Parts: sequence; structure tokens; C-alpha cells
Amino acid sequence: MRYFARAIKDGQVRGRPLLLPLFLLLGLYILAPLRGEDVASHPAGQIRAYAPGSVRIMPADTPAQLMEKAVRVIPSERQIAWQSLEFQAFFHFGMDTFTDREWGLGTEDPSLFNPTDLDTGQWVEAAKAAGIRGVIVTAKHHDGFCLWPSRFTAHSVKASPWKNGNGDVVREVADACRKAGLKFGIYLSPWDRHEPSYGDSPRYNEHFKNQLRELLTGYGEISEVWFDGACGEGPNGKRQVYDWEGYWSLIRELQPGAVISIMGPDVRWIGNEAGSNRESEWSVVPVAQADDRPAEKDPGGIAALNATAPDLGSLKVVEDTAKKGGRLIWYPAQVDVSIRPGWFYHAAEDLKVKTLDHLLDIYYGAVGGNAQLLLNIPPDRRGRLHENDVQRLKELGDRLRATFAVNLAAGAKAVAARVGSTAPGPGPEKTVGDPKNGWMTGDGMASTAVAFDLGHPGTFNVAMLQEDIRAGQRIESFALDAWDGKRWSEIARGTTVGHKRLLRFPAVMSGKVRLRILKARAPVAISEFGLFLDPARAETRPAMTRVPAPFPEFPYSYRGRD
Ligand code: FUL
Repeated sequence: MRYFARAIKDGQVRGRPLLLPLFLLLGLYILAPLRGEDVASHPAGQIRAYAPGSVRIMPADTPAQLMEKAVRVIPSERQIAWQSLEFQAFFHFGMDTFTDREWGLGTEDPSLFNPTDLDTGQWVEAAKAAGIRGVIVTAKHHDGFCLWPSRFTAHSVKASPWKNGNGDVVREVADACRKAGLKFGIYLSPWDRHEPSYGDSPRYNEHFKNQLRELLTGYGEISEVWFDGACGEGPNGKRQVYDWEGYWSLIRELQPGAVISIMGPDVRWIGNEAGSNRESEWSVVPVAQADDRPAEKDPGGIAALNATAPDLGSLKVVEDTAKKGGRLIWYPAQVDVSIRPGWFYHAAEDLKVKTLDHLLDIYYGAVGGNAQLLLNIPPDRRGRLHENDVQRLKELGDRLRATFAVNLAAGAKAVAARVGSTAPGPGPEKTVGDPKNGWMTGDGMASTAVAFDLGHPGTFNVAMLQEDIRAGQRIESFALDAWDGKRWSEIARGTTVGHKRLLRFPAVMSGKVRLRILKARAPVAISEFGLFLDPARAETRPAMTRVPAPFPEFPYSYRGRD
């Protein structure tokens, strides 16, 4: 709504100011029952599409039509809420912690699980110190050992000596999150090496749903359910046919606000476990498969998406997929990476905690590259995060807080530097830093740049740009210029933006900054712009050491191509 209100204000619908919003409201009302379901039909018995607003693409679609369709794909409310978390903690804790393994066998004796000093408050506080806003705990990993006293298996904390079998790690993590104001999510491994019914598909599916129901109903609000695609059974191993639709339905029914990640329709795996992401990360991706069924042979997503492909969302990929016939879905990325080499705690890795610089690179790449960062910090055998990890988390949080404490662009006057021929006035003026108001460049049709007058010169080396993703993802590339009193010079450039783009560059001192949208799929809807100083890289240089940046002379239209 905010976007439409703004679009109207900016003249995009000039000439019919009242009728269009009314039609939009009426349209939304009529379509409301369909939201959350793909309106396309699916062969009977197949999984339904749960991603809202998936849009069909066809061989006959022209590039302009495909671009217009890509812009129509928008996130669900739960995806928007998830995206705004930006940075979450993964806690891999369980039997492997006590056996020094990464993948347990499923035959471990529950008596091995015995943390001496479990303190989930310490986990959560350490995570919070890094700026983390949500948590996901491995309620059950591949070895099948449950961190909660499940009624459906004996292989759980109940059979361990810890708290004489009366403990519940999941509850302690959930409670600590509530207390600290963090979101709480669960990882539940579909692959189970202990459970005897695994491989007897209907029986195991029932068992899995029983366990899922316990977790979804007994621990308050769950913000994310993380289904791992890993399975190491091999060609002669057990073959389980998962009831994905049943699992997802249960989650939608019992925790409608929870996103379902990886082997789920809401959040996709970034495609590696090293913490890197693509230079251009699109949340709108084309898929060839007609339904959302997960790709079990190539785990890491739904609808036969190859989550590891280097390019998932460019127009070339959209066009290639359209040739076969397919859909565009909103499927944002999550970067899962461990602070140590392993996912579980190993004393031998105490000195292998990632450096601050490495973590900053991961943070800027992921959070600043339209992905969410899910950083794993494995608790040790005491049931505490190791001092080295806690220290590193604090360093990370301190550095991020010092950097993002002051937005030099807050209060800046933003003026469209050039507006398209359809705009009668000088373009939008807006005070930056008001999160309630998104804004669009120019008249929403053909503007190419916005200049920010900071009011006084400031020194900055980080820029932040956010699209209002309620209006989809539109920017393909942009550049930033600084003014030295005589001319503009380019200081940084980036490709996609989406929820957030962070750019780091050598410190610049200037009082005026210009944002040039170089290529976009439609008029862009920017929700936030920021300029910051990372004090650890504060040495300045004049704004004019780079190539002088001319004002964009190339023709530009909202179709983005001509
Ligand atoms: C993988 C698992 O096999 C690892 O053990 C870990 O849980 C990681 C997050 O996902 O697929």
C-alpha cells in the first residue's frame, strides 16, 4: 500500500488519482482468498504451490513481457518479516557434540549426551551481542537424537543422564529467545539414521509429522522451520519418500507465520556452505517445474531449482526458462555458514574461529547482498558457547554498531537529478531516514538519478540502499557519485539491491552524493538510503580520485531496455 500511495503521489497514475486506488483495493479484496496459493492449476495429486503470486512464463513471452512479469512477483508477509531479520544464529548442538562427529550414525547411546553447564541464556546473549535477531536450533540432526523429550521416540534427552532425563534443550533455547526478544526457529532433519520406520515411507511420514506437531505446538511462536536436504543413504541405503506437502500443510496450519526453508517454498539455500553469495542475488527466480515439490536428487530447493547455479535470476535465465515454460517465484536466499570449520563443536577447532575480517566479508556479502545470514555457532560439551566464539561475536557486533550508528544521509534532502519527460515538476523531494515512507525515483516512469544533499560534508565509506520489496525487486545496477564542489565522480557501483545492498569503498568526504540507477526492470521503489563510516577504515581521500562520472546520457525508460 505504501508503494501504491507513493506511486500515486509521484504522479505515476496522474489523471485518475481516485479511481485507480479504489480499483486496486477492490482487486486486492477479490483476490485475497487466492493469496498464498498459485492460481495456476496443477496435476491432481501433486504438491501445490505455496509461494504467493507465482507467475507463469511462456515461450511466446517477449523479453519486455518477461520483465514485466518478473516485477509482478512479490514476497509474502512471512517472507518480508523473515527478510527483515537479516542476521540469525544457527546452533548445531546434539549427540555429535559429545562424539566429536559431524554426522552421527544413529546408533549412539543416549547416555553420552550430558552437558555439564548448559546455559542457553549465554548462547542467546552472545548472539545478540553480534547483532543477531533470530535463532535456529538443531532439534534433531541426522543421527535422530532429539533435544526435546519427544513422545514418539526413546532416542532423546529423556534417556540421557542430563537433568536425570527431565531436561528439554529446545524449551530452554525457546525460553532464552523469548526473554532476549529474539525470534526462534527449529531445524528438524528429515533424514533420520536412528528411527526404525525411516524408509517405510508412510510410517516414517506419520512419525515425522508427529514430531513436527510436538515442536510446532509446544514451544510458542516458531519463526522458521529448516528442512535439510542432506541424505547420505547411498544407492543401497533406505529410500524414504517424504510427504513434503503434509509437512508444509502442518506448518501452515499450526504456525502460519513461520517460513519453511531449504526443502521448503519460502527460503532457498544459497548453494554453498562457505558463506559466499552471488554478486547479483535475485529473489525473483524462474523455475521450470509446475509445482513446488522439492528437488530431492539435487537438494537445496524446490521445483527442480539448481540452488548452486551461478546465475539464478538474470533476464537471460528467465528467458531460457520461459522457452521451456515455467514460473517466476519469490524465493529469497539464505547464507548458512559456520563460525568454525565444522557445524558441530570440536575442541580441535577452538583456534579456527573465523577472523573478524572474514566474518565482516561474509556479513557485507550476505546481508549487503540481498540474502539473510545464518551464522552457525556450535555450543560445546559444557552446553556453552566457547569463549573464543563469544569474543568474536562481540567484536563483530561492536564493529557493526560503530559503523551503522549514524546515518549521514538521515535528514538529507533527496532531489531527482533528472526526471523523465512525463514529469511536470522537479521530481520528488524527500527527507531520507523516515522508515515509514518509501519513495520512488522521479515520476516513477523515467527518472535516472537522485541527488542527496547531506547539509554538510561528511566522511563515509559504506553505502546502503534498500528497495521496497513489497513492490518486488527491480534494480539491476546502480552507481554512486560524490560531489567535490566542481563535479561528480563515481565512488562505487553495484548490481542488484533487493532487501539491502551494502557497498564498501575507501573513505570519501563530501556533502553531496548522487545515486544513479543504471538499469532497472521498472520504476524503482527505494525504501532506504544510508551513508556510514566504518571507523576502522576511516582514512580519507578526496572524492575526486576516480573517473569523473558524467550524468547518465543514455536513454532510459521504465522498460529498462530501450
Ligand atoms: C547440511 C548437514 O548435513 C550439515 O550437518 C549441517 O546441518 C548443514 C547446515 O546442513 O546439509
